[in-house]
Amino acid sequence: MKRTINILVSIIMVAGLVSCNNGGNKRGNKGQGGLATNAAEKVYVAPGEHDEFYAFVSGGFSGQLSVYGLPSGRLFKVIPVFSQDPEKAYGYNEESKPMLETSYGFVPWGDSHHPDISQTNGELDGRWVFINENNTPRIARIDLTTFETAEILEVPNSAGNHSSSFVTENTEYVVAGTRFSVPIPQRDMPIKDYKGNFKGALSFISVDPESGSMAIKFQLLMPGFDYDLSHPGRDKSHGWFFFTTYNTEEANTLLEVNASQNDKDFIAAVNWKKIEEYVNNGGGTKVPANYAHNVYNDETHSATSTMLKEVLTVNPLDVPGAVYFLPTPKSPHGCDVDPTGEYIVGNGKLSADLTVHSFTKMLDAIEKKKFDGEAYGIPILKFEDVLAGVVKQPGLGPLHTEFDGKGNAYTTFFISSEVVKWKLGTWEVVDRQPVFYSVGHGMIPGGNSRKPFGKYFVALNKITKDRYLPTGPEVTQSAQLFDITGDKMELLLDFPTIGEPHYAAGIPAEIVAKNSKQIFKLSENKHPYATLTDGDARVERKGNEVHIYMTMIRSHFNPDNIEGVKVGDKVFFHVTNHEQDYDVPHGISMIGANTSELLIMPGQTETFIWYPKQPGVWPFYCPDFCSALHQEMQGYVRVSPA
Ligand code: CUK
Ligand code: CUA
Repeated sequence: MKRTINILVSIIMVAGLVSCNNGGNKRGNKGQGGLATNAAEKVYVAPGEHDEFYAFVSGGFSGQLSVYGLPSGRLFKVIPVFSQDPEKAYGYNEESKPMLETSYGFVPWGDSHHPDISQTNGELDGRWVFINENNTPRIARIDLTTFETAEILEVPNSAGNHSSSFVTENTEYVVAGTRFSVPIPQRDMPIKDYKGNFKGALSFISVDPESGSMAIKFQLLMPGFDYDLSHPGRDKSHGWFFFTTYNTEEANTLLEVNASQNDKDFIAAVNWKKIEEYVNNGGGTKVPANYAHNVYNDETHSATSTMLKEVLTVNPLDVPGAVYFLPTPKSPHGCDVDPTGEYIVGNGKLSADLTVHSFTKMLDAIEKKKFDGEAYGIPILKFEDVLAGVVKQPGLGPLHTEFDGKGNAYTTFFISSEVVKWKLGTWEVVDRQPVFYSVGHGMIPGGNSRKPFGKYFVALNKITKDRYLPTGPEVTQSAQLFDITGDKMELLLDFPTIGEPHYAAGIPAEIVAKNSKQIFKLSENKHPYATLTDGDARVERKGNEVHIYMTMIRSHFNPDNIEGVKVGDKVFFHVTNHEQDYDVPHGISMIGANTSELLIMPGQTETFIWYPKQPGVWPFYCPDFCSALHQEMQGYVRVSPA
């Protein structure tokens, strides 16, 4: 019987995809239902005007984080996080290379999915954005005064760091849940012995309230399910964290017949306050682990990488009352908690209904000890006892839900390719709009905080056939903007994104813009190789190393004629930008070098290495058009035979 259901679901899924694609061709670029009549006016931000919101959009397989304005959909910046970026020399120059160190060595790429903005009292405070890396499990913190990656923490014992990086109400923790369960500690064993032997690590990473510095407080070692997504409790449920699971069958191969036999998987409810107390009183077990902690120091303008050697683990059975399972149909993907903290929405991607759990009922059932068995010693609550309501057949393939703070929820449906608006408490569907096509996450600025700004909904889509000019087999990645201020959602805009967009985080621009730094003060530059006065500019030889201490200011390098370099030398360019005006970067690019400093910001020092291969006189120049005499900003290195 279960098998029949699975096959049926497969058929529905295929049918859904086909109809979505055909529909796409038919709809084409003609006028479409739901498009606002004054859409152009609503997204038009006149030249010189500023957008109302920042949107931080996951770079997906680019590994980066991109910054857009809403409602215009204009791209402002791509912040390099997990991947090298030649434009900013991130991961190329000596200052930033340590940011990409891991226990596996230098890993210069990543797959990022979920940005989340720091919060104070459940509201966005605009200090930092956190984002996860799935593949080589890491969490990054981006500083929103500089819009630069300030810190990257590797997550040991994790594999597929997917249910991450979501923050608690006061940014006490950023959470990193593992998608794959694995042997902990890692060891050689038959894959078919997965069941009962693998574990899923849910990592609670504390965040220093002043500096933002991250440290793993504890890892909860859960049964060997797949932990897909998570969401912190809000307000009344603050202190809890909720994780969706799939493959509760613990199948080692996820052909559908294996992994989706259970009619219900679980949402794991974790009382982190309770575990925190247990840990603060000396609970937990320290185990050996190897993981990198990489920190960028704003004063020295350079990063350091430290390898950490142990991590504190907690067995959930050692903290009674800390973890419960809420049965949830059917391979739930997104796990979303409404702004009041009462409703926990499990988006069962193989289900046609949407299941909503009640936090109050959950507490009540726990108090009355109304359990329906256990899984590996963790109590399972009864589905009926924790159910708040069901949104009946709103669409196919629900993935993620956002909230507008006015009692409405917006759920994305991948298979039926639409966004459905429904009412919390009455569970009635009040509106639906097609998206183009097959939406993943949606985003309302502040939509996973206590105080959403329910003006726009951004659909982060998976497929865009025929929405844009063709660009060969690989098609533009895309988001769509909806106005949600009225009863009906209105489509306003399509805009391309960098990499698969997955999730995004939006915030009113005024919260962030006022703290955006304009200049690094040269007088505060503590870089060990900074050249703070022109008199200090020089060339020093140490064995076969040549260190060039260089300054740059409109429109020359000092020194600009460099002699005494030999073939076989290792030449360090330590270059300091002496400008102290906003927005006057310079760069330096050296012929034949495999890296450069294309953009050095005012007040900063950066270092790249050049290996001269042939005798000769070799030019360098500034690649950033910096003044009327930019083209004159150049110099030569004389290279003599070894
Ligand atoms: S996932 Cu991409 S649609 Cu990685 Cu958040 Cu759900
Ligand atoms: Cu400096 Cu161009």
